[in-house]
Amino acid sequence: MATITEVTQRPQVKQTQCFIGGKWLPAASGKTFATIHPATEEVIAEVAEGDKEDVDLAVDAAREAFDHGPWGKMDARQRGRLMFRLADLLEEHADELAALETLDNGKPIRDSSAADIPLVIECIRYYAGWADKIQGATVPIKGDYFCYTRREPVGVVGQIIPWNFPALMCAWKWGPALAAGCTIVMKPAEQTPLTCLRMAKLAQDAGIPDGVINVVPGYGPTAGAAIVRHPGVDKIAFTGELATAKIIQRDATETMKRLTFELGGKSPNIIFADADLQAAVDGAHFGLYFNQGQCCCAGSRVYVQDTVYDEFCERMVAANEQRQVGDPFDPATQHGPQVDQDQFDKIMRYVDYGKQDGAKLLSGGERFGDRGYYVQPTLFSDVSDEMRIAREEIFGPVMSVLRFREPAEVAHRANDSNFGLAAAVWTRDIGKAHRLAASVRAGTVWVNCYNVFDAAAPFGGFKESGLGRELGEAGLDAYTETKTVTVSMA
Ligand code: TXE
Repeated sequence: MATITEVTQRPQVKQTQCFIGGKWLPAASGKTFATIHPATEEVIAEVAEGDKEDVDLAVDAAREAFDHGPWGKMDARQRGRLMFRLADLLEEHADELAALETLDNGKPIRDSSAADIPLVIECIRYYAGWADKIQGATVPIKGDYFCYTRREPVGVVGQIIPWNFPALMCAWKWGPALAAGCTIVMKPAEQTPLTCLRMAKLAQDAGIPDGVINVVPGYGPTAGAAIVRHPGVDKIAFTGELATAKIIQRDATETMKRLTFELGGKSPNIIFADADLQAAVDGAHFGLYFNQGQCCCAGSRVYVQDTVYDEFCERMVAANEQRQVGDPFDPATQHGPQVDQDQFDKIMRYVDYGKQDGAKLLSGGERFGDRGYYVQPTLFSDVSDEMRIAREEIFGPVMSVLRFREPAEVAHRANDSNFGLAAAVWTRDIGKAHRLAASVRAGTVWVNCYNVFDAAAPFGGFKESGLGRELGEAGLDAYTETKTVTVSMA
């Protein structure tokens, strides 16, 4: 494993204030909060700490832009053109955005530049193409009437996002909202506000009118809760923890806001003895350790058929030993720090639970280095279904490997979870793959692959993993209201 070296490519931080109605403003309270580089624990910048007063201003700006401004009523093709321009500007600034993401979140630069930022650009460009293709239908009702539907923007949307893919979550939320003609009040996560603020500046440069996108950095129970409770907000889109979603659901019900949630998971990754074993090892490794395990769809319950179980574990130990942990700005680094001290502590607690509950620690399980929130890639075998490391979301680089014998047994065990975000199956038997894909209760199933994302493919959860879908055409539904118009032809 590499040692941590100095960060050499720090990008300049240009935006740290609230972005409201096209203006960059300090928080009304004058307060700021520090954002930290997770690899060194050093303060990167002080950022405006927005609260209710700032949210009130942001909602007023978004309402004005929606109710009276150009956005909702703008020719849809022109709206699409501005979004294409934003995608082009994001592409021109891709290196800077990737470096900023790595600085703020700690993820390896090879990931932010090869995955996060390209997916951001793709998402905005994909939805730009939808702007002039959102259409209703004619409905054959009884009687002498002409009935048709219109799909209208839902209005002002409050968007609250987490820290694991800060820029990408921003794009997933902005893309469909802008295409549909909604206006936005966004709160980025307090750990990672910088790329969202930078993207807001690029949106302004692209010519997206003032008030269409507003960003209020700050904390959840203050700025976030103010967005959720504001009567001028028509819809909330949230990605984060289930417990937070339940608070939001309760608060948002007061004003009957539309809600979409993308929450956690404990996704099963099922490996049959007839699979290409090395491909399955590589896929399971990527499926769990990518982004330091901080993925809602992380394949954290790895079920391996008994005849290949030991071989799988041996090969996974070897893969973990080869994984380059280190300075996220080093292009060779595959594994960076966790986002903050809280996440580091939570993960180390789960490593202890694994040991206490009787799982066998095959690799990792320790802190890496002596500064930064690094956790070694960790592997537990002999994990059973009732152990905490097999049931609860760890959100870190901790893989639990479970043993199974029969397909029917593994389908049942895979579904024995309150979550239902993603699943994967590895086999050369196409019938078995399709049968399993049909029987697993999850929003996404990957067959002989993992973490394959595309802006066109819907993503979201069954059960407590969420409500509604993001991406694809399905992702637009949450940002439109259907209006039925009935005309008498008598
Ligand atoms: O999440 P929170 P945290 C899971 C993961 C992780 C755990 C805790 O297991 O370990 O959640 O992470 C805002 N009203 N996921 O504490 O609190 C908050 O400011 C309105 C899974 O970071 O849910 C941030 O912007 N907003 C997940 C956002 O909610 C509130 C990604 C997410 O923070 C709020 C992240 C409130 N009362 C964590 N309280 C995934 N599904 O990808 C907080 N927020």
